[in-house]
Amino acid sequence: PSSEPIIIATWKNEAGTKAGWDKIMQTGKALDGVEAGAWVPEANPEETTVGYGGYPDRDGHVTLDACIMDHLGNAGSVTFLEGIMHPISVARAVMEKTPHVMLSGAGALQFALSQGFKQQNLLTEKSKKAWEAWKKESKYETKVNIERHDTIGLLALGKSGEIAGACSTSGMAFKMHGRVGDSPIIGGAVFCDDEVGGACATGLGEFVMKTLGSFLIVEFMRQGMSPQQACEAAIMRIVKRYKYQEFQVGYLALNKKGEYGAYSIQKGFNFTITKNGVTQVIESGYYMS
Ligand code: SD4
Repeated sequence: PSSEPIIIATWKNEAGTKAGWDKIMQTGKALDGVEAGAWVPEANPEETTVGYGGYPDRDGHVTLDACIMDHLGNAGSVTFLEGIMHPISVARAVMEKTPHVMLSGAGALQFALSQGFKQQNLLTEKSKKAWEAWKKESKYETKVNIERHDTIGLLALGKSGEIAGACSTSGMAFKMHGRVGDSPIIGGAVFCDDEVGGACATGLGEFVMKTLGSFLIVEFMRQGMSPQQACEAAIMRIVKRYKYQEFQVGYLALNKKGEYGAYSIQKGFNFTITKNGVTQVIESGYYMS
């Protein structure tokens, strides 16, 4: 396997992959890289689908989902977490400091506070205004690509060629209170296996969950598919069974050789890669013509 570090992320996330790359250069570790990459949109109030400034649910609560996985098969996740700026780091703490994989809601918050995370209001004036505007009609839309969908999913290879993956989101804008998507689901939004590589997902989480997309992609790669072929096969799995015309799902995959692939149902998905210190945004191929 290649030991050239690389980090890739869903959507246009140059600042995120650059921060992740710098971190890998410092510590050598893919896990540190994906965590540092997620921090950037989590703290950015202009980013309306992740962390601070994320659009709230229909009742006005910003609720966060995140997960992280390392090359040893360790995994941690938080769901339905409120009031914490960096849910990815709480997910990492679940992985490293508890015997569990997933903590949810009030319990996840209690754990975060016990670990020294600070509670704060993540609803900005801007996201509150967007919610108030939405409330006038309260149209419950699950269609994706209507608003920008910028959940960050990340995959990286560290200096010893080890794989890690992460995902962080505030989920679907104006979702039902209590709704949890794919982003904290190990095997859904993120999966990695150091024998093969990793995969991550964005888009309408319900369909990623119903097909366990990231797990599926890693298994396809294990059977010999390239990252690109595996992403396409996982999108086909959705397209065959569901009314795919009405929503978006995008997948990214990275294998241990540093080869990557991306595919989505609809036009408009892109991803960011940093390799050799150089950052590029690349448009993904897509199914619907
Ligand atoms: C979710 N998959 O909660 C997330 C949303 C997303 O870009 O990817 N947005 O369903």
